Amino acid sequence: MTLDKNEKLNMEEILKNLDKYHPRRKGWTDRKPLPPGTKIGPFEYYQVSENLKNSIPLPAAHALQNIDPQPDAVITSEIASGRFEDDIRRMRMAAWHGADHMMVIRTTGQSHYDGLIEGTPEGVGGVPITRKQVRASRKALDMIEDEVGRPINFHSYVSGVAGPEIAVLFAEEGVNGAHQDPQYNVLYRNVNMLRSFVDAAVAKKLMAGAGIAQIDGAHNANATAREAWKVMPELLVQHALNSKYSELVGIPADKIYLSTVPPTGTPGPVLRMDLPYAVALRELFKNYKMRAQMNTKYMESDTREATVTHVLNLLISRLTNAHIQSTITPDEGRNVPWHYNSINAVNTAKQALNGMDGLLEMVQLKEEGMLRDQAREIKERAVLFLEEILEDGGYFKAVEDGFFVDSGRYPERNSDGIARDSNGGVGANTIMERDEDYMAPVCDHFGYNKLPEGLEKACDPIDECTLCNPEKIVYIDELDEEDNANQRLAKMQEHREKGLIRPEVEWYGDGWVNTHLFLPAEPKVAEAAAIEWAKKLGMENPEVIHKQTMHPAEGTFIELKGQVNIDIDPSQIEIPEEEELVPEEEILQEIKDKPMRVVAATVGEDEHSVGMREIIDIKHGGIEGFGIKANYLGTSVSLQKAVDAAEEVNAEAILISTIITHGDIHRLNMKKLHDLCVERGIRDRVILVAGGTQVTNDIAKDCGMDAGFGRGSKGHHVASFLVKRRRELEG
Ligand code: Z97
Repeated sequence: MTLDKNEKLNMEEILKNLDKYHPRRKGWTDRKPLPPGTKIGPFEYYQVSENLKNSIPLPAAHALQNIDPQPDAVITSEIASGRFEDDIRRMRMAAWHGADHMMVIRTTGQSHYDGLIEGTPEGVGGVPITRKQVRASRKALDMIEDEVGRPINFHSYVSGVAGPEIAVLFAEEGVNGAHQDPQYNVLYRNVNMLRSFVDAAVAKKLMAGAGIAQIDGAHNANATAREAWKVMPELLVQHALNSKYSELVGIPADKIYLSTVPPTGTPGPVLRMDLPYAVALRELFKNYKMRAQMNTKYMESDTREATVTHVLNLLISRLTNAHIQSTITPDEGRNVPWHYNSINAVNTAKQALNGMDGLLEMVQLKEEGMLRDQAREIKERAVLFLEEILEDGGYFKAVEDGFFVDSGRYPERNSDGIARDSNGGVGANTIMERDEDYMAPVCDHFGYNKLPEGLEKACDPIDECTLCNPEKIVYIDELDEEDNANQRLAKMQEHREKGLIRPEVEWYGDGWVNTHLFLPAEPKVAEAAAIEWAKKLGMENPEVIHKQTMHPAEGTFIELKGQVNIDIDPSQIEIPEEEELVPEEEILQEIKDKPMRVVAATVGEDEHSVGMREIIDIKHGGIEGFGIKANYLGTSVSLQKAVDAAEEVNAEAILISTIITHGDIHRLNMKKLHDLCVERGIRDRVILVAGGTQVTNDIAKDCGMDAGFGRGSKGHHVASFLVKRRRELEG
């Protein structure tokens, strides 16, 4: 099944025969870098990877030959709608903007589940991971990666006491990346620490077998500690514990990604603190790879502020390095992530990385001074931390003693760390030693296994395991008869078939809209007024999701969301045809080959000059910029004079501006111009164009002009028309 870029994804098609689907490859894929100095459009690049077959470039690219350079780092989109049928649509959008790592977050802590719930879509508290979601997503991603022409990595989390089962599921279903870090379970989910580390070994071994890239959980300490910038030494310790443990279990170093976060946020002096940290990290862990995530700890509801934080984080990535650049939605602090905000974050990463391409070809991090001193100090503090763990009696004892997520700057302590009991937590006292004759005839198995001698494959005694033969996997469809993807799709089926349009941010047709308001009132009053205003507009469930004081008395900026369950039927509305413009380059060439001269004037008793001058002026993208010579005659010019001038300079077109409209003078001017040209016998060789705020193309043509240009018209529109019309006249 291939995707047609003009068609929506067909979810029914993806769900069909899902029990027969198996992944076509396993393991993580990095981007393919292009050599330094690679030319893309008019520029040379030093840190880019292969172009995409289909993509949507950044907005300004239209003036830059529509190039869409793909940075060297994999770009992540975090997707978390809780409905895989909607997640998949968003994955397609994200892929078109340059994301090749789809990180699907469950809407409930998987670590709160004691087992793998293969067939349940949505329960109390959210969605755990299921085979159906994973399989449908991977199947859709196969098609999406063919569409954009680049492998796409699918990612989720291996956590909780069901971690090993999840790792089996992921290995079977071709999941390409996963968070796995036993420290996460211990510290944040109170899973028993011994059990967590045993399970982690089993899970990591399975991940290694399937080539799954592993991301650790150190960044969670940063997000949790009260004063996040103080936990830098601990972050290094957490990275060290998980990566070394993973390597000992068998994950190759190049599949181990440290989950790094620049720990500070503005208005702090972030670069001065985050850069030494990043340098220390890269130096200590040079054998591993870096997955840079943006700082969410200090993310409020202001998307502008969050975007600046993100860009400062991206600068750290460029000054050090990041193999994976993660992105979170800039509205994380106020909403569930929304489609367009996810895409915005992907574009922020793409834009900033493109913009800082080759930065280190020009600047160098200083070898002495503040940067070096601080990097060294962070490393020293981390080493002291490790030494104290040993002195205290080892890792488990240290966790019991609350060493971790303490908001003191080590070796200072605030005594607010997370302490866990080694005999307590979920799954305590569930570890058993394996019997001497323990045998598990499966591949990628961790630890002691008494297999018969001389086997070629561990699973020979059972005639292949599910990792070797996917046909052996038992597929369970969703069990909930009410709340499942088929039901949800069926509910909106008619809506989709009729092509009705309702706004959405997360789920198909969820009806949410966002409105920006400035209200001249103090914040409390403004918020209450905004809600009233939303109700009058007919919005349901209105909520102020962001408010910012512009001045305590003068007013407040508000972002307001609400639901409008109004459908628009596109077959019932008139959709104006879009005039296709002659591309700028083509106009330039054509005018160069065959020059064009026009006369231009504001006519009648009309002193407005701005509109016409903006259409002419090179600075404003006017027709001069395309090489068209314009004789500007000024304002309040008589039509007679305009026609005289055209004859005198042999102009191919007359451009008139007519703003004043009382007594329909704009119509009269246009008609008169046409008549005059007919009288003089030049109408068939001179192009007549009128512009003005009340002029439309229809009105102008009605009055004998060749075209009319109203509000919002630009030089490119006029130049394109002039070129097209001249071609017609010349036959
Ligand atoms: C990120 N924004 O990109 P459960 N294991 C680890 C984790 O970090 C997480 C889970 C498991 C973040 C993602 C927070 N991280 C969100 C190391 C979650 C999730 O679903 O609670 O069982 O586990 O890293």
